[in-house]
Amino acid sequence: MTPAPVLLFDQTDSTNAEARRRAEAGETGPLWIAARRQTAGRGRRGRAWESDTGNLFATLLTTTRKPPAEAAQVTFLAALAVADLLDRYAPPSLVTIKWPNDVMLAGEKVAGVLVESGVHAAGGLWLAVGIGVNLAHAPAGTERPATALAQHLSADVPAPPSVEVAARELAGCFAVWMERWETLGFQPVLDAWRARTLGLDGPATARLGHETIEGRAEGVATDGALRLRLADGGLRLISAGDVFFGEG
Ligand code: BT5
Repeated sequence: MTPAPVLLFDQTDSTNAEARRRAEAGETGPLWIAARRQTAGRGRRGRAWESDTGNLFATLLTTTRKPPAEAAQVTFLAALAVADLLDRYAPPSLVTIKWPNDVMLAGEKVAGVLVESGVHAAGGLWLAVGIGVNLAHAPAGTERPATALAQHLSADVPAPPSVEVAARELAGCFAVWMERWETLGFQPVLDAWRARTLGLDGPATARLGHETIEGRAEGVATDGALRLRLADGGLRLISAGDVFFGEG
């Protein structure tokens, strides 16, 4: 599958917001919208994404005929694509995924994924698959520690890729997973994702709005939802929320 073209802006509010505006104006993509800087980069649930120059901010605008429940699987493709990109520059053993959408480098967050969607007036579901990767620097003072690719380069790699190169390579890595997903279905994607994801079989705490649920992760269901075993023996399937893995 040919990677979608990349449009690189010097600055925008948020590449996801730009993708949404274009989708609402009828654009279907596929198109990657990237920016060197975002003035209003966003994470999930209204949180902010630190977006200073030097890091990668990119959103794939695309349109699918898949039902919304299946379309949500793109978040897994995005995490795998970022992991493959990082493997080229950092020791692959340091690159892991944290359910559902964080990519970690040496145990600290290096990238996040934010998928938004809506219905085109002419039919079909648009998807905005937003990806932020800390190439050059990591913000200080985040709730959980953050890192950047520049801090963990492989011995033979002198510098992280430029934003242009990283955007192009990310588009290529994503296209590979998109093709597997479209031709083989979700199972092989989920298997590859599971192989890179840590913490799926230990203590975990899920925060869902105001509710906090303690339990033990027991892997993921066939749709990628986290299986959380509760103290009373019950099982909760968590498909969205913040989950902290490990003790405390
Ligand atoms: C995410 O949200 O991890 C999704 C981030 C998606 C960002 C991309 S950039 C391109 C596109 N355009 C956008 O406007 N967004 C997407 P979440 O899981 O909610 O994590 C957000 C939390 O991570 C924040 O509350 C901070 O604690 C922390 N954080 C903020 N900026 C960070 C950074 N650059 N690196 C690591 N952690 C960060």
